[in-house]
Amino acid sequence: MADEKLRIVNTVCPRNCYSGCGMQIHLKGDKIIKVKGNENNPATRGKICLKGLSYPQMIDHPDRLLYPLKRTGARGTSQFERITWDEAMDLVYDHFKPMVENYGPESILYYVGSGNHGSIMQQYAYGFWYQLGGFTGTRGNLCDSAATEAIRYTFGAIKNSALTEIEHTELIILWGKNPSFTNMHSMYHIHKALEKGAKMVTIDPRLNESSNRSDLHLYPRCGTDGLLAIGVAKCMINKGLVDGDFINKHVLGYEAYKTMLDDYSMEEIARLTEVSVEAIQQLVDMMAAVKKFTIILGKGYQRYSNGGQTTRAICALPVIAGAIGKRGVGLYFNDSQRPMQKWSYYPPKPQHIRTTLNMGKLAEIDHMQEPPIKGMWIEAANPMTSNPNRHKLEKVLHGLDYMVCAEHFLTDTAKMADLVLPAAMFLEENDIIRSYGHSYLQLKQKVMACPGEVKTDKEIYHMLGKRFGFDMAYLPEDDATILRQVISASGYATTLEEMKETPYLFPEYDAIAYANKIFPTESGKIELYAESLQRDWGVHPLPIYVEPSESKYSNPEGFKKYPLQFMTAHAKERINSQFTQPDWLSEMVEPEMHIHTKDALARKIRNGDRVRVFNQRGEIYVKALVGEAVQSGTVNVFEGWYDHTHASVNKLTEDRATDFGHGAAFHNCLVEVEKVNGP
Ligand SMILES: Nc1nc2c(c(=O)[nH]1)N[C@H]1C(S)=C(S)[C@@H](COP(=O)(O)OP(=O)(O)OC[C@H]3O[C@@H](n4cnc5c(=O)[nH]c(N)nc54)[C@H](O)[C@@H]3O)O[C@H]1N2
Ligand SMILES: Nc1nc2c(c(=O)[nH]1)N[C@H]1C(S)=C(S)[C@@H](COP(=O)(O)OP(=O)(O)OC[C@H]3O[C@@H](n4cnc5c(=O)[nH]c(N)nc54)[C@H](O)[C@@H]3O)O[C@H]1N2
Ligand SMILES: [Mo]
Repeated sequence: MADEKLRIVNTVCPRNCYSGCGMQIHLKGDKIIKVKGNENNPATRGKICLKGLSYPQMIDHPDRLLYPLKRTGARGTSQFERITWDEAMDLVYDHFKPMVENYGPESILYYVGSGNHGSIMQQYAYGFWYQLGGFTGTRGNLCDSAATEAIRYTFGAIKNSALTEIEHTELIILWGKNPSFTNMHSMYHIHKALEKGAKMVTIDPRLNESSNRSDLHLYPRCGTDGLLAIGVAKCMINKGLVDGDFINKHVLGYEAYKTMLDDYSMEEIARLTEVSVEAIQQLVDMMAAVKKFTIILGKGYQRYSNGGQTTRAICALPVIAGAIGKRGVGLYFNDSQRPMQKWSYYPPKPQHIRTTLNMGKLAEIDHMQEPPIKGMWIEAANPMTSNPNRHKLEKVLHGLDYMVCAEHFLTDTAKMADLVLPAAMFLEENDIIRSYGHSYLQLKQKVMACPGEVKTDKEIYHMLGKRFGFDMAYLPEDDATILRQVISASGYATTLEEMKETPYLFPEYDAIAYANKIFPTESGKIELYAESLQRDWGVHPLPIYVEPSESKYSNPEGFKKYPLQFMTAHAKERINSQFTQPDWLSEMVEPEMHIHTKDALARKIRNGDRVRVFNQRGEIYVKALVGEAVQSGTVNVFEGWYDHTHASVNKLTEDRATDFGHGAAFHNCLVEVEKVNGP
């Protein structure tokens, strides 16, 4: 080993995260010596998080799946036996083929989650599914589809300015986002702005981990941010913080919007949001005191039944102030300024593709008819942990005839499968990664061979295509050929060789989003009044406020029994349910719940007590952290815990869709908490 040559390979982390960090892997033979950030990515600047540093522990973890497994005991009891890949392919064929013949291809649900943000190799799946004749897929997502759709209907596109532009602002409004956990590279630019004298306001029912340098913190009642934004807009207009010229040229529906604002009194807004009129006024005074303000939007505020309209209401604020398309102002959400990627290997698209199932309402496969869902293929997803209403989902999954899961570990979901296929991890495959916190495209280079009998998802589909006798031209084996073809077909002005060294930013990238004032909505203007929204989604064309479901006002009966609002923010040491294995990370934390001193006292709960958090859907057990870290009436447990920790938060959440965008309203959830002694 000592005389083995050191190899250094550039690659990129493919997790579902804003960052998409450029990485450098140092190896001797197939052994990783060091993992570090790659300075060639201007957005991530050579900095990676503790999760990235822990990859070697994930890759070599003793729990890693190394062989195909076939279920031998009752579903969900973790009884499996090792089988060969040939046997595994026969099992898929023997179960899926009759389903297609007897019920049609839509009787199989192809469920693909966000576990791997590779943009190319996942397309490979369709070479198989299209040739199968179709499938049932999902629509919307668990993540941000309410906000994404809202922004699209408002501005016509999803654009951010470059992160470096944050440094030019004078006021940062951090709204329902916790970047020190979820998007640490943006914190660098936030801090630079603060060092230059910018002020910061945080809007979050929690004293979140990014807010300690805030000059003002507003704690809205959960899910009332849309109403809060209406209050802010009223005060802005009162104070003359309006750019008439910008509105005339670029905004549709300002007059109707202004009239709508009159429907809400400041007193009512303060009562319902639980943010005082003075605090709202203070925010607007800060906006008026500076010329440039920037709103940095996360996703926490839109995980509610009104998440779409809430996003539209917040978007209206920079719009009426004309704070769009200029240096130091604007709205950050997701950056997806890049041309469409063109994949050249699609077989003809079959008729039988059904996508009427919301990803966040997976248990509804139970109701699907003509044909019913009989089989399920799951890849890069852990719905038993990450999807809402776990108990309901579990029951439905028990009813499936056959379930296949391609995974790295025996997750809560893989445990439910009939067949578990060991899938490659990121250093074991090639791909191109698009993140949503910056617009650089990066090459994920294969760095090492798969351990055991592990296969990439692409290889799995290749074997499967062969077993089904499909045309293999749609499932080419050579990665380099595929990558070159996609780069050239998509019109990227780069080459595979160049991408090995440098991330690619397409030449038309706007460092200042909307500097050209082109808004590709139906009217060509920013739509405060969006008729198309009413037409397509049946919701009000203006960003009106609708009380979130399962709150003290919308469900007073439920509130009597379960008087605490349950939030489930994203954790520092995980990406959703990933990274639970490495010791470096798992030793850092245990399941905890923040509860306000007042609410704890009323329940005789002391700091460090073990508590049961429960409602009509389920229960979890966590350690109470008593203090002022959350607003009274609200508790928070970070999401992503596996069931064996007793803290699988989605046992409590309802599978409810957002107002539009087919998003998941995880945070509309009432619970009660009591002190316990076990388990
Ligand atoms: N370390 C880490 N990084 C991640 C992830 C991870 O799991 N871990 N996940 C990635 C993914 S998939 C996503 S979608 C993003 C999520 O990135 P973020 O949006 O930053 O994360 P969240 O924790 O969902 O929500 C942010 C904040 O919203 C607050 N919030 C909850 N309800 C409300 C409300 O009603 N109003 C307001 N104003 N705030 C509210 C929460 O308290 C939380 O602090 O992060 C990505 N990056
Ligand atoms: N209560 C609550 N629940 C939430 C949220 C919340 O805020 N609150 N946030 C939601 C959000 S924003 C999101 S994005 C979803 C995420 O939910 P999911 O998309 O289901 O993501 P994960 O839970 O990370 O599970 C991904 C799984 O994919 C596996 N995997 C990773 N890479 C690969 C690969 O290359 N191939 C294969 N076959 N498998 C792979 C991992 O091992 C992991 O088990 O969770 C949501 N769940
Ligand atoms: Mo997400």
